[in-house]
Amino acid sequence: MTITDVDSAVTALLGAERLRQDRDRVTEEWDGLDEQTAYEVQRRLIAARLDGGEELVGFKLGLTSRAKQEQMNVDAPISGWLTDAHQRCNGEPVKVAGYIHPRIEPEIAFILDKELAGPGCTREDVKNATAHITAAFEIIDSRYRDFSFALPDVIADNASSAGFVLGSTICQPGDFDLINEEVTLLVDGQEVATDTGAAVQGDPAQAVAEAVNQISERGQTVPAGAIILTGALTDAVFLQPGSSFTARFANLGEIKVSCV
Ligand code: 0L1
Ligand code: MG
Repeated sequence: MTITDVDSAVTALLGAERLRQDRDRVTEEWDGLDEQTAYEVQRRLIAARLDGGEELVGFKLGLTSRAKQEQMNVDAPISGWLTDAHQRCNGEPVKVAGYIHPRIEPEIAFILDKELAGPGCTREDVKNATAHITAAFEIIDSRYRDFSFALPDVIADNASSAGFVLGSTICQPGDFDLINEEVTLLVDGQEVATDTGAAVQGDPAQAVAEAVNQISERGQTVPAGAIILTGALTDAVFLQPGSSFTARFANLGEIKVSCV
């Protein structure tokens, strides 16, 4: 199908996810797609999922590492939305064939007990609105061939959101220094990467505040009760059937995902 407008972009992206079939970037066909219109595609894509019976449960930040931002020539994170269909139970095996080319990345999640709204949201506001913090794994699965996209494409594609798992260790904001919280990513028990919370724009709480201010320009807020995935602490790795993926945090405990 040819993509020329918001409706056709939403249909194409939802279809690619449902059929687990990668596709060309939207901008290949819709040359004039800009960031603002891409967020409208994203908004309508989420609205279609909610119309289909899914429930909004969270908000996510993407492109939060300086390296990824330089690669995409941006200086701020992008964002997307999470529904209950994205959530996997801790310990539940993940079926790789249920996705196109899934990758996994360790993150720090904030669970809100108050709404977050901009403009003027600060890192202190984020901490004050947070009921607790936990470890998370995000599964990303770009609907674009070879994860190849321009910025408007990945915004329209809901920042590659595909799934997430929350850990079971609960901490309070202020229990420890999130910026220096260390994580080690292991694949089949072998360490493949290690980094700290500083990988998320220097400070995960500050990154959330910036994203909240960004969405306020579109009249959006993050509701009380939402789960916020604050961004990857290490590079994402591809999921493989038969492999296990562990995120071992210094204070936030461990999450393990086994793939079938
Ligand atoms: O969660 C993320 O940082 C992913 C954002 C989109 C970029 C990608 O798919 O690699
Ligand atoms: Mg992520």
